[in-house]
Amino acid sequence: PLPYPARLNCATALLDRNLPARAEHPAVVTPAETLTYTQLVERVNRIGNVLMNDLGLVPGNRVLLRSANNAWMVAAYFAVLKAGGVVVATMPLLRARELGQILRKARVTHALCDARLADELAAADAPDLQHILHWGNGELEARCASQPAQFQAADTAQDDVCLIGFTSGTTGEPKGTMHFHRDMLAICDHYSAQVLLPAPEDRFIGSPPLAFTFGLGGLVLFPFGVGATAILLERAPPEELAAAIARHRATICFTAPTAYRAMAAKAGEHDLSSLRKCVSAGEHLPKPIFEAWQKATGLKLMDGIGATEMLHIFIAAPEEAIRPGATGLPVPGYEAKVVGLDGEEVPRGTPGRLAVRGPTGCRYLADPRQRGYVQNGWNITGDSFFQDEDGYFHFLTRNDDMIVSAGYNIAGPEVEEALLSHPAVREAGVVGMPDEERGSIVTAHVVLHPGHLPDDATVRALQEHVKSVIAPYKYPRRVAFHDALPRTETGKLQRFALRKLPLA
Ligand code: 3SK
Repeated sequence: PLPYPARLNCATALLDRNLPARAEHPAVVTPAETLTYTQLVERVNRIGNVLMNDLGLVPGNRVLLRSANNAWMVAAYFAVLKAGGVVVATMPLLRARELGQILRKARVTHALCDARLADELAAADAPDLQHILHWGNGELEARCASQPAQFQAADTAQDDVCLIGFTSGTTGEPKGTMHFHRDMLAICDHYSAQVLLPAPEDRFIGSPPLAFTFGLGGLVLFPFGVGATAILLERAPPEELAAAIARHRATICFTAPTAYRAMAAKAGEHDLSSLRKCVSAGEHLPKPIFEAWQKATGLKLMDGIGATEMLHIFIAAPEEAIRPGATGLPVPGYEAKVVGLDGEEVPRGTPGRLAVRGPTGCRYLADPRQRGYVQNGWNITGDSFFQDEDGYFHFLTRNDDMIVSAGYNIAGPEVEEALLSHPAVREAGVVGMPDEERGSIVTAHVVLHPGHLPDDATVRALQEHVKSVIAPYKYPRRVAFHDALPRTETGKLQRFALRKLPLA
């Protein structure tokens, strides 16, 4: 692990460090405002004073942040960190029930919230929550105006918890993962500094919410780590993301494979030539998307796998070492291996569960599942991988995505990839559905590109196509067409929701 000082506050180490060298450089650009590093630090300091002087925050208090990606969210995030509080960031679309679960589990005492998202928070059942302040309606703004623009950072230790990241929960109960002040620096010093290699003049853009640590790192910590610019969009569906890349001449993009696919399909409509690095994560990157993006922009997508548990990406490949179809190699500083059911490493080429350890993971907040997910310091992920002879890790499936049909093990994502390589298919989600004869039947839910008909002829064409690109027994015996597929806010397919979609 990299040596960090025993007393460390990550807000100072990542943000204030840009003063004075980058004082007048834009730190955050949004459709509503641009803040230089000086202006951002001042806003952070004023919010820090509001938290301590008006709301009685003491180091260790847990503070819920609820907002889309904007400059107030970033300032509130760093104010909590600087004051020694613990950020509990939540996806903007969460409802009162889900918010209540998180607020109770993390024993949240304070909340800072975009006024447009106030209602669900007000309705959440949260006995420990004592103070809620809103911005966007003048409330926090007015309090900030009467506070000084200087604020003394809390004297935190490098291993004080500063963030509880909740997994987005494609199923069941959310898990809270705890991260230290040093972890926020470690992802900058490992993935960003050794794989991504950004420069101070870069302009970062992307779609993941800051509440998802993929977005936090890619859109805020990595740019601040080198004094670069974060371009934040409150809404970033692919069409708007592509337009914003062109408008802001963005150079580094962080988003999910499906967004790259959609942008590639309409690449002629926006000038994407400013981009120099594009990171794809949050979901497996199918090879056809890698190829489509390369054809559209000339750029190789930088695939990566991360986890909220590990804070950010831990397997990836530097640009010169990218192998299409493979996720990559462990990020320097991390170790990864493929293990069998007994927890022992399996020989190269053998499928098994991906295990990882490194400087940033993994401690769950009061969760008995820690014993299952963390063994001997290794985080046992929910993904099946194999490692090839050259050490590259290849994604196979989420462990719970394996379809067992007539005795065959069929990985849903593999069938999805085959479907996505057909020109009519825009999105595909493949799950097993109960079947008397075969135990489970491969069922594809498909969104077609405009101009293709959702009829029997298309079903047959897709089935024949899948049979022609992967083992024929894997072809989807059922195909259903939809306008959109259910996804989490971070863009992951919700497989449990796919299983509930109509089949007709
Ligand atoms: O791959 C992911 O899902 C992920 C999760 C958290 C942080 C970063 C990433 C890429």
